[in-house]
Amino acid sequence: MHQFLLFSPEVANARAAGKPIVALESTIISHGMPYPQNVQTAREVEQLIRDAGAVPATIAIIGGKICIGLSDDQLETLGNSPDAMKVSRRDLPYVLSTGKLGATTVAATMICAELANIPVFVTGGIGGVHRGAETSFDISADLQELAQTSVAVVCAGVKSILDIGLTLEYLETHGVPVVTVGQPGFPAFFTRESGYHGDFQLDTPAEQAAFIHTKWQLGLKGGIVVSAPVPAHEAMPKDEIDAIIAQALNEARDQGVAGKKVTPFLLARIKQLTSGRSLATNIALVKNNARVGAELARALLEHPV
Ligand code: PSU
Ligand code: MN
Repeated sequence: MHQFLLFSPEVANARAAGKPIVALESTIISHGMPYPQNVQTAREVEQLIRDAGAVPATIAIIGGKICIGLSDDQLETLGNSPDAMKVSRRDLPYVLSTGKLGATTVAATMICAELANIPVFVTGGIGGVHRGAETSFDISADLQELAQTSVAVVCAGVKSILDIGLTLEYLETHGVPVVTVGQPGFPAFFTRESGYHGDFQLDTPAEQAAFIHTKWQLGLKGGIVVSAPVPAHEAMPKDEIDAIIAQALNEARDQGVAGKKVTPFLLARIKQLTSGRSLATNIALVKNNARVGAELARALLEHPV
């Protein structure tokens, strides 16, 4: 076993028993949602995965270890520690070698999940190419990780705080397939449609599993984006969320927010400007993704190619 990995008892048992496991990120807890809804959501998402017949493994960096599966106390600490670091690929050696508390982004969670042999990972939205990236160079490390690390990432697409068209172009360049579930359209997180199509619509877990096995058996390393739209009754009105995102983007620009602070700033501001309604949509889509991810994890075990 890898020297930095520390498995919770629940995840260690699941590994020994050959049960399906679903990885979960922790930046969504520390930087993506406010306390205490973040901790409550994390627990509910874990339970949904158990109810769907898989075992949840929330990943974070604690005490110099990559913790695969967190206790209730660890989830609480992570959700209520303003100094928890947002950890992407670049930051992993620092947070591990200093023993600091770290919450993993999509990129870092993919790295840790691959080390732990967990092929499925559930999140809300992935990072992407930011609007104005032609001058800011702000492209999330999540995209490079998808290019090289072999984990399927279940998400509700990307938020339109990003340039969705450029994000899809970037993924295509790097050979990352974008699978859609239940519709051809690539979803835009708060809304079911982004105006762009994904690459392949695969509605059943068995079809998704066959696709993923085939990619990896061909030796094509790297991730797969599995995108499921937020349930219709939980989606936000498009005009409203578009206007709010435009305002949040203007404020970020005027205040000179840059680097890893950009995404958390926009997420928090959108929540304020929607009086918390965006948070309800956010929670609903993560839960929906948890169900999709649990079924996919089971199918990957049940339908080897
Ligand atoms: N997008 C969301 N919610 C999130 C994030 C992105 O809708 O919580 C988090 C994820 O952890 C993602 C990270 O990996 O932000 C991307 O940050 P950046 O844009 O700095 O790479
Ligand atoms: Mn960035």
